[in-house]
Amino acid sequence: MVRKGVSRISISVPPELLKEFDLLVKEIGYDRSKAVQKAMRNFITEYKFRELEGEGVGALLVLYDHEVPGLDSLLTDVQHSYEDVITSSMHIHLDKRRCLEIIAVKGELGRIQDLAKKLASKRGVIQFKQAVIAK
Ligand code: NI
Repeated sequence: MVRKGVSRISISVPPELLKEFDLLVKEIGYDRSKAVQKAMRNFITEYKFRELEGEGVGALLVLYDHEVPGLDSLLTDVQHSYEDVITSSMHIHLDKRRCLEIIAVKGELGRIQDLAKKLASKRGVIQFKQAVIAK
């Protein structure tokens, strides 16, 4: 049955992620659909800033699994290609497995967006966040 204005989807997620998600959703008083819709909107907003023009300044946060072979050097290689917009970076060893890289950026928004896409899409990146504002 097709309901007008609503699409039903089926997605695959790791069980522990779903458990954590459901607990939080319950705590906030949302239902699962509403929470996924909000997450989708945030995702769209976050990635839509590629359309912005001009200069920006901010930070990129990359949480990743450093036990994924080659990922450390891959992320470093990407950053070397964007030295024109990276002002500095900080590496934090969170635990045996996870590392957090905080990358300060300043410059052309298009370039920052390219950099963000390249970092976020690598296999082994657990979470990616960007906080970039117009300069
Ligand atoms: Ni580390």
